[in-house]
Amino acid sequence: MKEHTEEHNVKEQLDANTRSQIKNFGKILNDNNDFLLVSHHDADGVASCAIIIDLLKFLGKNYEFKILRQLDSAIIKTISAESKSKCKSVIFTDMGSGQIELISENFSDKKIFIIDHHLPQQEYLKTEIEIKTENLKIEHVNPHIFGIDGAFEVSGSGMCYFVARELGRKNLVDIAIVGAVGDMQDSSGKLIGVNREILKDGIKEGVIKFKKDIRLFGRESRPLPYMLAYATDPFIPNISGSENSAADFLLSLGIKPRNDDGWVNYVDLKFEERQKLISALYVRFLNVSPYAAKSLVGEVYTLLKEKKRTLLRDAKEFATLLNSCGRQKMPEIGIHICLGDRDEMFKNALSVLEAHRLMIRRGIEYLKINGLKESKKFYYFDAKGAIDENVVGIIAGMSYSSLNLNRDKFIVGLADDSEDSTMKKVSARANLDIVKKGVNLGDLMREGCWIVGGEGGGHSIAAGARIPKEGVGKFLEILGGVEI
Ligand SMILES: [Mn+2]
Repeated sequence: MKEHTEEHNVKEQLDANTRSQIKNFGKILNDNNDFLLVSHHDADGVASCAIIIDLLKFLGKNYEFKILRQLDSAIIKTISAESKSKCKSVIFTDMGSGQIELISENFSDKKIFIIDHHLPQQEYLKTEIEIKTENLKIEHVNPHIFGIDGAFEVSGSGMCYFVARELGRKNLVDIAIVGAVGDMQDSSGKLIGVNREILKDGIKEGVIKFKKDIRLFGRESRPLPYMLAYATDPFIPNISGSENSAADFLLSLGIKPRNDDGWVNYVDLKFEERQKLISALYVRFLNVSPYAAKSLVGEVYTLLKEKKRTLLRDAKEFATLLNSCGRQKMPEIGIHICLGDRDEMFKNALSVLEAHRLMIRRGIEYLKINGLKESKKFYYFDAKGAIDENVVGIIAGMSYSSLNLNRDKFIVGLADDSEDSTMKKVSARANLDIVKKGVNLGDLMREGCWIVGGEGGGHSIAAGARIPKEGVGKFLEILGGVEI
């Protein structure tokens, strides 16, 4: 099993065998029709879904789609029952590799395709794209079976793009980059692995460019003081939360937050001004969180089809918008945006983003008041009903990158399941260093669920689960030995 980037040779390009297998997958896909498309509700899942919708339209196929927060046995049974007569084929994107058995038990009458990048069960790792189960054949595209680490080197939307490309469709190559960034595949400071092949395609198509620059949210679209004051990932010591402190800070550097044309955004700054701002921020971070200081600068990806100084021009901002649509239960808005709608749907998306931000701000407030608990191996909090389960992972990730925490530990956030009062949502986040030392959150989640019940999985660096409430204590024990 390939857990991280150092154990194997990281390829920046798909090899000939992988490409021909993906091509073959595409051919079989094109031989089928009447699709139900099922995808995940985060930015990568929404981007994946849009890339495949665009492909199916291009191929002249009939389709419907469904976006889910997770793929568990109950949900699989529901979709299977609903889709009985309507569709002949089902495509799972950004999910499915971890549920191959469940899928094969419930969809024996359908043609099944899976395009995912999450780690499949061991027995499906060595197979070629075609999996033969007792009931049916499944066509399965997953980087792990080609020796590529899906946690870091390619996202679900990247794999969808590779499938679309083999069928002659490169239209949404920029959306594949958005999906990768949304999936935090640039967490080392830049996109790595075959993500770079997608990047190259995007540059060749003239729709993407990249450079090294500040990685704060809002570099394209937000007035400078707001970019600084509302930075949450990471928080800026003594600036986050106050527009006035942000403005004072800028003035102290000789940077005017407004000029004759109105607000100044980061992208409006001259090179020297950018340098000045970055070094001053770096110093601020250094004392509080050296990790945040280190990650302040990295590659940023610009979508050249989008208008300058708008949210969609920056891949990270675009991804946040998609993520908020998915998590606020309006994923179809995000899909329309990926497919090119810049009118009504874009307006809707902005208000969804506002609601999402408010939810996150409240979550962060909650953590500020209630604090984190600490065990030998990890930090954790149980927000119960105070933080929505759909953003508990985001909030865990934010506090992890912002607070001055011991980087040898990971973080675990819990919240009540809004749809089932007997269940808890668990989200965990780690960092590259401890993943390299052998921490694998996806495996821990699977192990925990194996013992206390529930369903979970994910990547080595970020994973989640849904478990019975009475199993929480035991589950945390399994994660690292803790007395509650
Ligand atoms: Mn993904």
